[in-house]
Amino acid sequence: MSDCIFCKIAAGDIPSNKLYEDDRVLAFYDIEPKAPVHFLVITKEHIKGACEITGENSALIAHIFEVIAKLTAELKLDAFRVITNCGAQAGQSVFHLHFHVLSGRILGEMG
Ligand code: DGP
Repeated sequence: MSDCIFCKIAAGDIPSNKLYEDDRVLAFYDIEPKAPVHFLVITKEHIKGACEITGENSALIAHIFEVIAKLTAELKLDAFRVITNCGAQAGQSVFHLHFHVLSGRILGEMG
């Protein structure tokens, strides 16, 4: 999508501090970290958010969690939180499916 910032990052048109990339997903550090370790895993395909996950694209979600397991192991993170916000009221500010991975501090209860 031409006006989507994460599509531009996935295309390499906007630089990012990249951790991992394959043909389906990209992982990079969040520009506004909320924890000592805070990276995002995004789909390369433009999907608006968790509300658009269907039988057609849900294999991507399993792949994202495989990538998260691989990256957190490489980073030696034994405790981490995975969050996806869907909808502005839930805190979504970029309307392109992404999973936050947070670690490096006590994360406390979910609010
Ligand atoms: P959310 O609010 O759940 O939609 O999360 C969007 C996250 O994306 C937010 O934590 C900040 C991050 N972000 C927004 N623009 C950029 C960018 O250009 N580069 C990087 N690395 N992160 C970004």
